[in-house]
Amino acid sequence: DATVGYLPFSRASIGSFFQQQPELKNPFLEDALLRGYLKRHLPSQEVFSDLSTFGERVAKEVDGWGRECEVNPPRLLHFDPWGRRVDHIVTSAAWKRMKDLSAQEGLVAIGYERTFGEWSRVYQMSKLYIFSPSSGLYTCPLAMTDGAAKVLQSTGVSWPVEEAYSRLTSRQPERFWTSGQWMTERRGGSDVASGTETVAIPQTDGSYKLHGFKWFTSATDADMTLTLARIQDRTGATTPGSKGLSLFYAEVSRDKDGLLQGIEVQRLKDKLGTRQMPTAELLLDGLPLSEEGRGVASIANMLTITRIHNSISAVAAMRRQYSLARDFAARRTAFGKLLKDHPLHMQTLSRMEVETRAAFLLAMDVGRLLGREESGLASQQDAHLLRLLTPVVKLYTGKQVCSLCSGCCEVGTQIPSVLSHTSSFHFFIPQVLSIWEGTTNVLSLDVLRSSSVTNFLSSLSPAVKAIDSALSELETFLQDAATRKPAYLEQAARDLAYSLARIYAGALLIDHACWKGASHLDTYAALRWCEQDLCVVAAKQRTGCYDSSTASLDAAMVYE
Ligand code: UCC
Ligand code: FAD
Repeated sequence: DATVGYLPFSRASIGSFFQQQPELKNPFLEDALLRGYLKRHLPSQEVFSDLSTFGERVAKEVDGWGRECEVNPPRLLHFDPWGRRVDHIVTSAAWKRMKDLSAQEGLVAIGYERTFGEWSRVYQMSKLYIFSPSSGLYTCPLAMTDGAAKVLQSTGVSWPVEEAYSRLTSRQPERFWTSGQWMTERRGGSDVASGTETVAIPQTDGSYKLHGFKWFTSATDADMTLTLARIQDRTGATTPGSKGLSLFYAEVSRDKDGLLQGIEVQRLKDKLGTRQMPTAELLLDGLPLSEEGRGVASIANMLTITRIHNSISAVAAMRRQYSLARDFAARRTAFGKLLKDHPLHMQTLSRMEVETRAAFLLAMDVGRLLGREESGLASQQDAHLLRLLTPVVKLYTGKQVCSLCSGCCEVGTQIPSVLSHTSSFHFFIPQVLSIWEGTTNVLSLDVLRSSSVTNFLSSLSPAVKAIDSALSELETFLQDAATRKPAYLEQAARDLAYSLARIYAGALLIDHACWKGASHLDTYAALRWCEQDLCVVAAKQRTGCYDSSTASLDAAMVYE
C-alpha cells in the first residue's frame, strides 16, 4: 500500500518526534556559584585548571562508568566451581576504574596533602562535588576512606596503622586502599550502644579476635575497616552500653588465591537506589585489633568526615538534577513555546536554584571550617561551629536533596527515565542520604549534644541584619527552653536544627552577596531565601506544640 509510508503511527512507524534529551556538560564550567566561590576564596590557576579538566573528564568519560556501575551491580559468589566457600564479591570493571581514578585524582589525598593550606578541604570537596553524581556512588567508599584516614591520623598508633594511613591517602592506584565503616548491627543503627553485640576476645599476643555480625557494610570490597566491639574480660563478661564499646582496626585480608580470611559475606543487600554498591552482612572472625579506645568518641572523627561528604554529595545531586532540568527547559516545548519561556516554569526553577545555592554554601562552609581546623587556624568559635554545623548541614541537605530531586522529576517529567541513561545518580538514591550516617532525628539530637549552640548564636548575631529577628527569636526560644525540662528541647530538636540551617544559610548567602565579585543575582538569591520562615522553632513554639501534653497526643494519634 503506497499510502502507509505517510501515516505516522502505522505498523512499525512510531512517529517522527523524539524529544531531545538534556545534555550533561562540564559540571565545573556550568556552575557559576562554584566558580564564584572558588574565585573568592581560592583563586588559584592550578585549582581552576584541574577542576576544569576534571569536569570535562567527568562529563565525557566518568559519567559512563557511573552508568556501568549501575547496570552491572556487584554480585556475590559464595562458592567456587569446586564447592569451596569463597565469598567473592565481583564488581564491575567500571567500579574498579573508579578506584584507580580516585587515587590518581587525589580525591582523598588532596585533604591530607594540604597543598592549599586551609583551603585544601574546599578544593577536595569541590572535586568530589563535581565527581559525585557521576561516580556510581563511589563517593560512598571514598567518604569512609577519608573518615578512616582522619581517625588513623589521630590515633598516633604506628605499624600497621601508619602503613594503612599512607595507603588510604595515596595517589598511586596500586597502593590505594579504601576503608569500610562497620557500625550497624541487627538491633539498629542509631542506638549503636545498645545495638553492638560484637565481642573482642583478647589474644596472648595483644591482638583481639572479633566475633559478630555486621548488618550493613557498604562497599564491602574495602581493604580495611574501622569497627566497634565489646572487649571480653577473662570471665567472658562485657560492659554494656556506650562505655563498653571500643574501636578496632581490621584489615580485610585475602589469601594468595583471593579468598577472604575470617569473614563470611552472608549476602549483598537488595537496597533501593544503591544496588551498584556492594553492601553485605558479615561474620567477623579473628581480625586483629589495632586500637582499643573509647569506641563512640573515637569513631566520631570518622562521623564528622563522612557526614560532610554526605552533605557534599547531597548538594552535588541537587545541582546535577537541577542542571538537567534547566537544560531540558531549553529543549522542551509546551503550549507553543519552550518551557524556559513560561515565567511560571522559570519561577519554579529559580526557587530550586535558590535552594541549591543555600545548600551549596552550607556544605562548603563546613568544608572550610574543617580545613581551618586541620591547618591549626581555627579559633575556638570555628571549632564550635564545625561541631555544631556538621550534623545541621548533613540533616538539612539530606532532606533538601529529596525534595529538590522530587521537584526535578516533575519539572522535567522525562528526566527520571532519561537519568538512568545519562547519569548514574538514580533519582531514588537521594533518599539514602538522609538515613545513613545518622537520620534526621538522631542528628538533631546530636545538635543538642554539641554544647556550642549558645556560643554560635552570640557570635553570629552581628553577621547580618536581615536575619536579626530570626536570631533573636531563636535566642528567646533557647532561653525559654533552658528553663524547661530536657524533654521540651528534645521535642523541638528537629525544628531547632532546621532553624539553625536556615538562619546560617541565610547568613552565608548574604555574606556571599556582599563579596565584591558577587552579582545582583547573588543578592536576589539571598533575598528570596530570607523570605521564608527562618526560625521555624519559634513559630512552632507559639502553637504550644512542644508542650508535654502534645507528646502523649502525638503518640495517641499515631496509634489510633
Ligand atoms: O551509615 C554508615 C555508612 C554509610 C555509607 C557511607 C556514606 C557516606 C556518605 C556518602 C555520600 C555519597 S555507617 C553508620 C553510621 N552510624 C551513625 O551515624 C550512628 C548514628 N547514631 C549516632 O550518631 C548517635 O548519636 C551515637 C551512636 C553517636 C550515640 O551514641 P551514644 O553512645 O549514646 O553517645 P554518647 O554517650 O552521647 O556519646 C559518647 C561520646 C561522648 O563523648 P564523651 O564521652 O567524651 O563525653 C560524645 O560527646 O561520643 C561523643 N560523640 C561525639 N563527638 C558522640 N557523637 C559525636 C559527634 N558527632 N562528634 C563528636
Ligand atoms: P533506627 O535506628 O531503627 O531508627 C528508625 C527511626 O527512628 C529513624 O527515623 C530515626 O530517626 C528514629 N529514631 C531513632 N532514635 C530516635 C530518637 N532517640 N529520637 C527520635 N527519633 C529516633 N551502617 C554501617 O555501619 N555501615 C555501613 O556501611 C552502612 N551502610 C548503609 C547503607 C545503606 C544503603 C543504608 C540504608 C544504611 C546503611 N547503614 C550502614 C546503616 C545506617 O547507618 C542506619 O540505617 C542508620 O544509622 C539508621 O539506623 P536504622 O536503620 O537501624 O534505624
